Amino acid sequence: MSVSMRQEADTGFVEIDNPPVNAIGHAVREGLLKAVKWAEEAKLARVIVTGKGRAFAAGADAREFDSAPKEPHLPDVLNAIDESPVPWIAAIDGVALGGGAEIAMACRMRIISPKSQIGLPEVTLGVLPGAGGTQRLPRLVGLARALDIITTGKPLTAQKALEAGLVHQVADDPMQAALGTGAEALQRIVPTWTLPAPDADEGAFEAARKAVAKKQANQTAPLKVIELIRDTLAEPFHQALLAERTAFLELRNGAQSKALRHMFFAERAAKAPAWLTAEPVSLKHVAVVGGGTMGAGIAYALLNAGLTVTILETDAQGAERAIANVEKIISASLKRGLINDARAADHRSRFAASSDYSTAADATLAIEAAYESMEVKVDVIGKLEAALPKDAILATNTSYLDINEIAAAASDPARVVGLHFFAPAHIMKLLEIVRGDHSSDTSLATGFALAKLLRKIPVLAGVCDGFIGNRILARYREAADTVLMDGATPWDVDKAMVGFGYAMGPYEAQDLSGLDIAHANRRRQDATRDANRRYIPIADRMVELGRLGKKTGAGWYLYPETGGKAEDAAVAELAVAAAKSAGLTRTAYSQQEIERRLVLAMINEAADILDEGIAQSAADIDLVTVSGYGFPRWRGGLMHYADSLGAGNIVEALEGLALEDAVAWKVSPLLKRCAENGGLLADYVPTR
Ligand code: 3H9
Repeated sequence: MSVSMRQEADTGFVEIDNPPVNAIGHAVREGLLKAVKWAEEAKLARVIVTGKGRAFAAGADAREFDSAPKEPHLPDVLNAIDESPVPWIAAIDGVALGGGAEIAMACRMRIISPKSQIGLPEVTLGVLPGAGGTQRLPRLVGLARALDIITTGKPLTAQKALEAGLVHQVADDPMQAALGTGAEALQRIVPTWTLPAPDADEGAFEAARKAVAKKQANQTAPLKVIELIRDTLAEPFHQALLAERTAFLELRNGAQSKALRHMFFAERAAKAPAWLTAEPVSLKHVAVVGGGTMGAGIAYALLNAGLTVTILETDAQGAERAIANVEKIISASLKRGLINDARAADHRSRFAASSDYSTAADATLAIEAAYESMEVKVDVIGKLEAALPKDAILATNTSYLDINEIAAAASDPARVVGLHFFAPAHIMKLLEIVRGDHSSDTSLATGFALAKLLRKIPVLAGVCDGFIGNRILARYREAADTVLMDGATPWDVDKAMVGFGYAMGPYEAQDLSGLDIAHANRRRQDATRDANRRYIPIADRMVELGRLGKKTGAGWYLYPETGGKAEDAAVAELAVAAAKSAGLTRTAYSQQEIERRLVLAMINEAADILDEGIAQSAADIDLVTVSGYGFPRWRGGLMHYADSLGAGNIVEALEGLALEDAVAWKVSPLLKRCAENGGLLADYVPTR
């Protein structure tokens, strides 16, 4: 049943019942329209509409957005509610989002429970409110507030919604409060659609445009909604709705909305694969080895999820440093209002740091986040094996090292698994779960269970240099370094990638993480590097000069004490000198060409990663690139973007580049196969 109706005396009770979150699909729309007619025919005094379960309604069913719209359309259903002689009350207990909030706004009255949220997050799916939200919300909360709510997509708490005038009442039991509202009181409230629209205020539009340019550059929906509201504010309500509908459908069918919907559903589909039926170990006490930035971030994430955490360090001084690092995160979270004093005290009560491994003797999981050296990792695994229970899972947070080699140091390699967090570990959503040759299903299942507990996005990866994300990153940087050597500057490259949609380009990002990290990696790879592969020495020269990035005040950019970053002609000269000593003639690259090369390099590598079975699906690579590496979400992730370009076009472009350098641009066999048979990367299931 999608919508149920029940009458008691002169009150109608309408319940939306479409688990798990009451998405408003075709059957719900039909049910609501039927309910309007039913209430009118029964001449009821009022209707109280609620949602069954944990949501009032989560909005239009976004799964229907790929097919042609089917009548009755939601705007028509909501007009019927708003214009009905029988007044409707929305009793909201749970989220009322998108179309769910629009149902509520079409009701005469809105009562909400304190823990509920209400909002219009449509822009996060690349669309705009398409069932009257762009017209009813400004009438209820004023223009500036409405623009803010709709363009940011951020839901309001019950209290904020009350203050804004979006709801009439906050009540612990909205149903009881609704029952207590008499017909007379209801009749005094006018239907939302009859409220006057606010006056046009150019200042409010300009402020909204500026905010969008700052935070949502390149995204079409937020700007479109501002212009839509501006164009329709003075129009009659129903005429404005027609314009809203046209704009909604246009966005819904556009590439950005498809990409954002793909990400929305990919994130929700990210869970343990069906074949992984093993039970995870029970998680209560977790040991984290190493209390540096990464270890402290992991420890805080674990504390936040209610676990007991012991950081294991090499000596007492290290333990003190670890405590200070975790304390820093607790204080920052307190300051930002993310936790309160009681929660902070609770975190502290479950946290300890020590150099004595026996203090973690009952931990069922250890996450090693020590220094990135095989020798160190092997030593740590030995110590953990000696101190922890025989069946504890031993996870390594290594970014690049061979997990099979680390596991070989354990007497039972089945207990060893990779859990690759991203810094800052308490904020970044991605968790690569790396499956070693001998990792047991229990180890993997524990990784997935942990991700769920930490509310992270888990992606299963196989063992190779860099797993999924860092392996793609290596090719991205290689392509960047190559254009740098052959004719560009770091800021040309960064501007091109910011233009593509990254928050920052590869050189600024490297300045933040430190050039010494990538340098150490290159030294590690020296012994195995393909001798035929071009090696660009500029980054090594930077390290020799002590330009390690922001932390040393100079990297690819200069970081003056007064703040900000500045381009440095000396770096551009370094590239010119490197090219000269290699006997190269440099050429100018357009931003478009830089972007093309860097993106193609990533796609080519990612296709190999998929083909080799290192990633289980193209969607997993999309999750990694968006959640861990800043690939623009509105492009749907690297592989979704690749599919939008078409394998045939990609292969043609790569073959062109291979004429310059056949090693670096060797075309991925998977891309060739897709080009030949017209297949999509999204549909490819690796067999290895
Ligand atoms: C809109 O309303 C347009 C209108 O203005 C105009 C129309 C004409 N559709 O997130 P969860 C599924 S646009 C389809 O894990 P939570 C989700 O995929 C819409 N499915 O739970 C998952 O499925 P599965 C504007 C949806 O408790 C399951 O429900 N609305 C939708 O962590 C549970 O979801 C939004 O943008 C949907 N709209 O969070 C709100 N929503 O079990 C989007 C959820 O198969 N939704 N599902 O994996 C959310 O933000 C969160 O899902 C919510 C619950 C906060 C509701």
